[in-house]
Amino acid sequence: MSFEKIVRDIKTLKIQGAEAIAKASVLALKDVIKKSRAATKYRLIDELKKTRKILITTRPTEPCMRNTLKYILTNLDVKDIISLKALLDERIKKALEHICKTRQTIAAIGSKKIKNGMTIFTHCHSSTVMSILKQAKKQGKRFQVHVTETRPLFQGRITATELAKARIPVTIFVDSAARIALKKADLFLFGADAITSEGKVINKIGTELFAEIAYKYDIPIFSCTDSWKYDPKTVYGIEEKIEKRAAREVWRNPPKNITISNLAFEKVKPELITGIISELGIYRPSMFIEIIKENYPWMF
Ligand code: RUB
Repeated sequence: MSFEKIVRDIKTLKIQGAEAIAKASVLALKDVIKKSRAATKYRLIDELKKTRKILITTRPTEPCMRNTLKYILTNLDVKDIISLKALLDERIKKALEHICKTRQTIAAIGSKKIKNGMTIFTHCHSSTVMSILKQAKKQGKRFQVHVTETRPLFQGRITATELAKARIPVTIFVDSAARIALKKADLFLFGADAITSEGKVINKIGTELFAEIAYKYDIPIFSCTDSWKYDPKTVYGIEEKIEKRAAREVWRNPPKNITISNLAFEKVKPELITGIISELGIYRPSMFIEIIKENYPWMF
């Protein structure tokens, strides 16, 4: 797929979910490197810096994409353009391997939380949560899923469709019926777009509201995520931005004088989160941050 098409598809949410966005950004970078006419390493590095800027602005709340690009594009100190291309090739391969291996590890760890007879509540569409549910199904476990529609763009329907295809019983609820859906649930699993230095998890709007309800009913709450979604710049007190999307997604032709709020994400307080399930294991949010620092020093 070309760089231009990937940028368009991320902006229009044809490519959605943090992990898919990170992977697509690597493929976009690969396309730019392949088509580049740069004759020197400096020219190519310049071109890639511009590419990175464009990619990052497609979805501002996506540190997984930022970290992945940082992993590939930091410290490119080599003798010439041939060595640079070889280094980039190797980093791209490793970044894609990380995404793939992480997915399998999280599925293995997370599926242990699912027991026979359980009802799992989820919100929006997280490919990470999906991998856990599908792994549990593969292990022969019998359970059902409650999912919210996720207005305004109905990502809950993607979740429901995928689960039905995998023959996992699924019920879809309108967002405002989440309390009813949660009351009968044993576990709340959701994805993550970003994790801050205070252990807050940013995910689709509605996630904190539903976490507050789950907490009230003593339902364990887990965020399921590749740890590269940690945002290192939040260490310096820089707030992770919350993406505001177009008003027309909520109401195409509204009457005059109506303000439309279309925040795409919200932060879930660490106190509400039982644990973060990542490729590094299952940890409370405060511990998770420590473990990231130990495992990925290059992020900082
Ligand atoms: C998707 C969303 C997902 C996270 C995690 O929002 O909030 O829960 O991105 O997804 P949008 P994954 O549809 O606006 O991108 O686990 O696939 O990384």
